[in-house]
Amino acid sequence: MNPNQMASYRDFEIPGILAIDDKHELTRLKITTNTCSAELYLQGAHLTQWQPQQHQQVLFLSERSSFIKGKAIRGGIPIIFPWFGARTANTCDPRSDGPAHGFARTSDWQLVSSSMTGDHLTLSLALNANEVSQALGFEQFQVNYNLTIGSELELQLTVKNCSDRKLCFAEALHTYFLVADSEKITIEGLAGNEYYDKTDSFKKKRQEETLLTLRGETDRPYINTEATVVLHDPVMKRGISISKSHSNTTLIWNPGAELTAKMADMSEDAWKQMVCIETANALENAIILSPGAVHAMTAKIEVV
Ligand code: TA6
Repeated sequence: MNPNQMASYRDFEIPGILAIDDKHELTRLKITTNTCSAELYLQGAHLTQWQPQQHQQVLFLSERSSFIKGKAIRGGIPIIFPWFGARTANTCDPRSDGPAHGFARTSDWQLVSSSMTGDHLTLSLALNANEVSQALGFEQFQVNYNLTIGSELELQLTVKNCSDRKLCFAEALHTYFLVADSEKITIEGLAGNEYYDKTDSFKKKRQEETLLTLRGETDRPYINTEATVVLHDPVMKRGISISKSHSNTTLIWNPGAELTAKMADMSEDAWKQMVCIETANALENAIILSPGAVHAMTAKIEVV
């Protein structure tokens, strides 16, 4: 970060609570309040740590993650926008080029405001069209990300269509949770829901079990569900509740041993320490916004 940029960030710092510095190539916000500690990178508006007081770290962050420009951090909460996975043509966008999971997670976001309300730090970040998005055909949109960070974590992702044509997009808060042993956790809240099994030729299935347990690679977008999901970790002796609004897709992902071995930014046994539970709108739940329209998706994460 050059000295001018650093000087402009100084206005957002809050003594004893919010400090802004560089880590490797990226600008980092370090947060310490009475109720939690956290870290966020402006690249991707990527929250990488959140630890409420009296609890262990909630988010998984790969020890092999790189913190370099243009490469997504592995862990924390990457923001996926405006497509999920590989880009595919849809009713308002014929193109299928571009990086996996869109450009938001590798773009530089602007810090718009920072303030304390009671024990909570509120941050507001924005992503507007940039050179990369324009080259990919996304010229007129605005994404805002508001985070309320304290003993609970509240996230709101708002997308505005600033163009005079329809805007079709998918989105996800691709949250990596830290667990003691991914084969010992259970996930509550998805019973009876339909999902696509990406490990079985994308077949549409329905979850019969009340509680989901993970065995091997698991990659499932559950569609048409707004339900709260609870991650039970008997070894860490904690539950994590993920409630949400205006999100109809929940994704569960764990790469398992084989896929993890092929991932340069994960250590060999990292799949045991994480599970992604993602608040999203993807596949048939993707959003179509009329010109001028706004869509806001929220997620609330609590240790219970
Ligand atoms: O949300 C699940 C998923 O789409 C998986 O299919 C998967 O490979 C993963 O996200 C991670 O993607 P990434 O591009 O970050 O390696």
